[in-house]
Amino acid sequence: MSDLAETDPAVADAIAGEERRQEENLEMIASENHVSPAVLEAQGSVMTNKYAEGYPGARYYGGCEHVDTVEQLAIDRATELWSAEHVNVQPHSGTQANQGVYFAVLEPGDKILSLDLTHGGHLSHGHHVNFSGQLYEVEQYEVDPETGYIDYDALQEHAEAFDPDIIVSGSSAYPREFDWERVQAAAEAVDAYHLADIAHITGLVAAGVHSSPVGIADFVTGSTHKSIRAGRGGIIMTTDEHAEAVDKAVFPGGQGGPLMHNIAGKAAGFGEALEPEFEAYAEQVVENATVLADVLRDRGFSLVSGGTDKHLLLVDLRESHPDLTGADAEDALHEVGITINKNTVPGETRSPFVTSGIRVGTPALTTRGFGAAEMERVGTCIADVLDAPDDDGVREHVASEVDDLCASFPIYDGEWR
Ligand code: DSN
Repeated sequence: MSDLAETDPAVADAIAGEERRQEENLEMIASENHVSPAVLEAQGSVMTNKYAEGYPGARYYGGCEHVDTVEQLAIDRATELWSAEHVNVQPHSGTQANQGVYFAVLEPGDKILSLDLTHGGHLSHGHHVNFSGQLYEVEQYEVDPETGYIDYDALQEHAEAFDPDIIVSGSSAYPREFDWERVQAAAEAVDAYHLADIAHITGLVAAGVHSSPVGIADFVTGSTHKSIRAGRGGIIMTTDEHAEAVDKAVFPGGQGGPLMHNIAGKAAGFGEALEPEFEAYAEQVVENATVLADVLRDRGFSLVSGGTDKHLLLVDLRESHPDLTGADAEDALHEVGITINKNTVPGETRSPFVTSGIRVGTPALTTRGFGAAEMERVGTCIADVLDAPDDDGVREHVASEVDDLCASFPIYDGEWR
């Protein structure tokens, strides 16, 4: 029995329950993944005990020799993975990474132009409930209502009319590749900075299966636990020109002590992503999403933009299932062991708690070992449930399919304890 199970069974039971939930359900939230036992070990290590304000070689505390080593490893590996000039691995999350960039180059009241949340953007891109929408003046661009693709001509015109200080590209629910060069051209035309947020696609970019904004945009931010499958948190990549401003904006500007256990997890996960197998993984993530898109489209579901270039699909239920909300779909799939999230869609009329769409992603199932054949089964399961959410026979059949798939592709198999 572990120490925690003896001393605090309430917490230990919750952790064991979460492990069981992950093993026994199909995790299809596009931003989630299953990190390796090595990354879990690094994150659960004594690095959590250490304060290390500052950066490797220049800390405000003694005893930093080992955390210096691990942070430098994370920096060096990230530099190699994304070919960045300068990397800061301390942001506690993707939102804190974006905050670091804003604090580095914007003053309160400065202008941000970014993708609207219901068109695939993110809260930290200037939504009014987030600090970014409260500190800065924000206008937003959208996808073309006909095609579901970003209209770059409209974006450029919007930039010329609004004259932003920074343009944010990148998304959390846009299924197509961003054209970084087009956004950069719009930014240059109005003398604005360009922040490319690759939170969801860090792994796809590192593996070369999605184009990279590094070397194009002034700043690139990301999450480190999504498709890159490393320790939890955020990262900022920039040029030498902005390195000092970014580092100061992260610490002491926006954060206190770095989370050294997470940085150790980032180093470990980045090391794994440098192995040749990672490229095959990232390719499979995209192939799996394409297979899933084909199955759902064949079953009559409408996908925003018609499909996907990456790891996620955004299903717009309004046409095919007008009475089924995203919330109902999320609940119905949860009942049978498939975990997805309700999501707003372009032109959304329902509340974010209800929504007209669902977002479905493949990074976690691909980590389990799922390939095209399994994704066809998963797509059929999703379509069967959404076509008949109250049918007990369908639910029973799909639940047993999920059990079979989970049993055939264990994640940890007790390996990380
Ligand atoms: N929560 C993440 C997502 O699901 O996209 C973004 O922060």
